Amino acid sequence: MIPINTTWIGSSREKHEPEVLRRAAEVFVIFNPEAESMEPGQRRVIQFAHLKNLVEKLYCKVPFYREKMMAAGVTPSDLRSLESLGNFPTTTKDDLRITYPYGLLACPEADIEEIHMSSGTTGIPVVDAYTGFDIECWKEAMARTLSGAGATRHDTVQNAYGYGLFTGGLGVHYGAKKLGANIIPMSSGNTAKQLMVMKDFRTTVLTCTPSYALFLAEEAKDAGVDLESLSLKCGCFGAEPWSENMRGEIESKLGIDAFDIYGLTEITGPGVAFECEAKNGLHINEDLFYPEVIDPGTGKVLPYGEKGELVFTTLVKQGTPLLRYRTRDITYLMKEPCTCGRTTLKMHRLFGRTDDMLILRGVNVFPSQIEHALIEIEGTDPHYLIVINRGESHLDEVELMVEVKQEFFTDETKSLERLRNQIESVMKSKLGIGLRVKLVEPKTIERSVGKSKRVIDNRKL
Ligand code: DLL
Repeated sequence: MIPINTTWIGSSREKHEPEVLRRAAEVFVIFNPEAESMEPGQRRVIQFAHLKNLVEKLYCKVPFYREKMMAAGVTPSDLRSLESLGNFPTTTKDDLRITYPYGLLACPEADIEEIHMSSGTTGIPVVDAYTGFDIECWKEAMARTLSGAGATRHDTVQNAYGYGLFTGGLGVHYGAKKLGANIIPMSSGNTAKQLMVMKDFRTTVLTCTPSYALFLAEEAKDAGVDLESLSLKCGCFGAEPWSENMRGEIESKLGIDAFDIYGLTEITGPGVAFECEAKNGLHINEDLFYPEVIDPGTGKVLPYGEKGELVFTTLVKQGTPLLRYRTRDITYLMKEPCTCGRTTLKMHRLFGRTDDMLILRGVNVFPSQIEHALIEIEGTDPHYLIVINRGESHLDEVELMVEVKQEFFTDETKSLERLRNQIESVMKSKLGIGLRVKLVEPKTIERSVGKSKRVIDNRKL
């Protein structure tokens, strides 16, 4: 067995940060230069050792993976180089669904210390189970992420990502603690209080979805908060698609530097990749997560620079390690050296997804979830249309048009109103977001001869 190289675990910020470091606003520090600026050839040797370990472990300990490998005609001895990983089977969201809740566990259940989840296509959640070691890795990944944006232990991080099963809240929390920063666990929402705390505690780093950052800026303006008087210097924004235009808007409205951060529940959460001061692609924490980009149609591994579906293998994860997980996110890998001094591969900010998953106010929603919920509500037809706008508020506003059976339209208005309320509350509990329901008469929604159009997304992302 090749021992897991954990030289960086427990490496403290102090070890690398020179005494002369002044307030972080002026200096960008690489949190763990040993790992992040390692000579790439050396990193590949370590990655391969981890990969070998992982494939053997999955084959021996996780029956699901053993069967998958057997079906693909490979065994751990077929892993002869990093490139040969391309011959191994991939893992999909569906695989996670059918093995729910603990089918992919690669360690004793007693070793699990934390669970996170996100929504799956059918409402069956996607689970990530972490051992104590996995949490340490997550802390490290997130400390590097926050450092990428210029945060240090001198900073006050206001964390407006949701705490709970969603990985955003606790992920940032762990990273800020590892960094030694002051963390304010605000969680999402309660905008007036966010602004008050931001002012009173002189928050320097804001972490939330990019749309919420814009919303906060607008609300601050309306509430007469003088943004110039705030101490904010930067923000780490992710969990949903955003664009360079939106970055410009956030930066000018809040007067800060805005950085893109990426991650997904299945592969730990935020901290998989992050932007540095170059703001040109996201550095992948490659000693933890091995990236590939594949052609989503053929599954063939694509060369650097070619756009396709991002695939990750967790290199040292113990709880629920994943082999070649298909993220459905579209990007390309950038291997050009970065001016910041990190030598890790970067990924371009996301271009979109290969499936129909929508991200509404940071929450993952599949149109099929809406369809399933509607089928169970008497009085509705499974014809619906989701219209998404990013209104004045900069938050996603979602309208769900639903066709109602004819008899309801001949009925009294009260029962229509009751039906509307019922759908809104079912959607809120099933999807976790509030949307506005508009009931329409049968055959109002345009029928399609091909793939039906269920979503009109007017957000300019
Ligand atoms: O959104 C983890 C996260 C939390 C990332 C906080 C960043 C900040 P999930 O809820 O599982 O996890 O959603 C993962 O969100 O596959 C992408 O499609 C999308 N996503 C995440 N970050 C970005 C980003 C968290 N920076 C899914 N840009 C991913 C665009 C993003 N999309």
